[in-house]
Amino acid sequence: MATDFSGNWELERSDNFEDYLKALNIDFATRKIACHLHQTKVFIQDGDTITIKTLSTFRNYELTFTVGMEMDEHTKGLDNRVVKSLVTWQGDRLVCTQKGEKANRGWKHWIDDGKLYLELTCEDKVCIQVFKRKE
Ligand code: YOG
Repeated sequence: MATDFSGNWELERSDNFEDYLKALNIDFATRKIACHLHQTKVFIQDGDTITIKTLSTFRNYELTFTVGMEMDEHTKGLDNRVVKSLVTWQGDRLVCTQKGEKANRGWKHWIDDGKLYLELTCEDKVCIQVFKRKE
């Protein structure tokens, strides 16, 4: 059975987030703000149709997709690019490839020991974020 990510999660720690932002050409001032943000992830999961909300006091981002169906994703308010995104299950992990201007771009989500993990990749940069469940 697929992993159930449903619920609210708050960011506990980030490794290498700034290098990931640099790889996306995010400017200095925005990087400084982004690196200090308290991020919350909200997962709404209905079978293979999933909504992920990334919330913060600075900006919000929302993505709805069906696993296995490629879509156009506009990363509005983030790096403002358009990519072809495809999310698939790789075992217990939810894996997204974002084909476009930036090579080797994508993300992976999984749960380990009750924590939500997010690996964000762009070119040769890999950021890991860890979230804990919000009561
Ligand atoms: O999530 O791809 O969960 O969509 C951070 C990457 C910072 C804005 C969020 C706003 C942002 C400036 C990952 C942060 C990189 C930085 C709160 C979003 C670009 C610009 C929105 C993401 C996936 C996986 C689902």
